[in-house]
Amino acid sequence: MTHSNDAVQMEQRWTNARLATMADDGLGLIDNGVVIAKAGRIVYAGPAEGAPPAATAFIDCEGRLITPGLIDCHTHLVHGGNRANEWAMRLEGATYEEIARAGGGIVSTMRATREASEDALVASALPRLDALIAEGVTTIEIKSGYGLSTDDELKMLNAARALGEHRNIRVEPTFLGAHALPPEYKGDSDGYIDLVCKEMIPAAAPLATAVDAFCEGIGFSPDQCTRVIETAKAHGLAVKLHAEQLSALHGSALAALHGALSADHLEHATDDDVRAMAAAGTVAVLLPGAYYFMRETKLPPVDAMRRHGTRIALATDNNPGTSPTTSLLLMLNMGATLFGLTVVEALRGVTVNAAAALGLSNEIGALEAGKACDLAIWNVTDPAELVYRIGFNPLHQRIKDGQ
Ligand code: DI6
Ligand code: FE
Repeated sequence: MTHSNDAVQMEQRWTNARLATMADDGLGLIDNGVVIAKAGRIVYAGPAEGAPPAATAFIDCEGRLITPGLIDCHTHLVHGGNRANEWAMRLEGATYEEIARAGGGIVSTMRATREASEDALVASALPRLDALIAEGVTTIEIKSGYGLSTDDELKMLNAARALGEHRNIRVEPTFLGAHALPPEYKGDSDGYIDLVCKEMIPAAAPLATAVDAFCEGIGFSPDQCTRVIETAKAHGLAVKLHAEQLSALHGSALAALHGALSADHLEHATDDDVRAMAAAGTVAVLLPGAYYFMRETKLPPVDAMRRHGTRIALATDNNPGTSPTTSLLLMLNMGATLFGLTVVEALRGVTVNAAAALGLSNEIGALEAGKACDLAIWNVTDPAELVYRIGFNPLHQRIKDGQ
């Protein structure tokens, strides 16, 4: 008796909602839908007619749209300082490359990150995290990659994990030691990759769920990234790759070959690259904020992705150099306006496909029995409104694990 009373009390029920479940291929829209959760997990998401009878009080959503809690599957949210000054220089005519050569760029953020304590990194990231949370984000991936020494990379990963304790959000930390060459290894990028593989990955393995690398002319070569990927896999970590952002090194095909969760950016990806990704189930994470802020003109091959059935996700890429945005809703709009994504593609990109990009398809990203009860309840009824508006946040309520 006590037991069943407990069970009754634990049930939560949201009724009179329009659900975008993300089940199957589309938005999975259900009018007059109900979500029932117990102990933080969805036990029912579907039409009111099919729902088990209410055992206890419920929340009337008054017709509002419920989507899965949003997932930002690619961020560099933890970093020291910002680069507003460099951006001002760019507006005066300097290029990203000129600024980088003059000691700015990633290395200036590295310096600020090395100087910051773990607590200071957490404190500076919290307002950015809160901005995402205010838009209904319930899971965020956070990369290291501005420490570029073993201790500073571990400090970043610990800061990322601490953020998940300061707020009711799931944090997935990714180790990105192979993001840039630290000045002390100038001219010896293979030596730095040795450090990444022999010292950093073993030390980071208990703190991170995945390993990422910047496969790029100004980053690391496909051969160097292969070493990083193989080491990561030997430590039981998932892999992903920054690929084809500025040039076509076919890092995305390399990622697919190694069964990576995702390859990210992809403006310069070829038809063969995205076909390989589709075959391997590697998610294409598109980052319209970086495309926009860098005034890129080469578009990612979205049509080829559609043709081959490559899953597409969208993320902020929040970072101080190329994508200083903390709005995933804005990425929905930019994914549509800049990259030509449909409403269905954009919304699946920040839910079910973003979950896949994190290897969490069984856990989050859809309104389905068995998944975490992560909900975003919106003051809209038409899902297109979430993609349509620019700089407007219609979130009514955010629920993480039923809370
Ligand atoms: N690609 C990017 O756009 C950022 N990192 C990466 O691998 C750039 C990061 C920065 O400029 O600080
Ligand atoms: Fe990035």
